[in-house]
Amino acid sequence: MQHLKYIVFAFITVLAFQSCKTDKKSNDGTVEVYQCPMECEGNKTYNEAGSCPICHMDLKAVETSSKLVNDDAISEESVFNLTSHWNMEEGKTIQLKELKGKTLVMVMIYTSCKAACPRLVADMRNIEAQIPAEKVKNIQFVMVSIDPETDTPEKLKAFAKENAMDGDQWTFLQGSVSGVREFANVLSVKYKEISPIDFSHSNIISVFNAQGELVHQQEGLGVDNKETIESIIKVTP
Ligand SMILES: [Cu+2]
Repeated sequence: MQHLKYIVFAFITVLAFQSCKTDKKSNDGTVEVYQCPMECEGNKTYNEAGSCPICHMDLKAVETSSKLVNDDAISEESVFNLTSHWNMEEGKTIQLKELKGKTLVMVMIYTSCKAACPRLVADMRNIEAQIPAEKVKNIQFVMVSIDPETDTPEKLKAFAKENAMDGDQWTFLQGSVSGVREFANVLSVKYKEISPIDFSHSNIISVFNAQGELVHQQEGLGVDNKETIESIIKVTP
């Protein structure tokens, strides 16, 4: 009887442990791995419980950031956690995580804007022009439309052409209304429709590292962009 009790207890523990493990992986970016308590093989970790091949002691469970275990994983702060879909000016549909691997310089604009956006676009071009050419290939300059109903991929493509921003380093994105709002919240960009064709909006250029983590923001129009350029150069190989 005592024996049976033990088995039931062990079974429940395993179940609890399993579900806990799954939760951890999806929620806070940590995973359980196993390590020899004597560190016979230094910091070597195993994905499953068992015993150390050297001292045969039971491996102990340790928690580690998934980022350390798996380079493909993204941190909680990454903009790549957003699952919304975006149409590129070329017509291809992507999720933001597909931009992973390059420094991202992002700004929210809309193509029919006659006031601030042309200046924000000029600021983006000015920043791009000051980055050494060998770094530019590791950077994506991304314009996200805050007016996805008007800014279709065709419109964005025409806008890119008109502004001589049709090189590979430039990307224009049309999202869904909710996807754009969610993205703006991440960037702390505020915008509001003030007439059917006009929006008031923040003027913020954001720099993300190749893992999608925000590293710098510049606010304003025609402001000194020295710090922005420095931050881009710093995180770009
Ligand atoms: Cu504008």
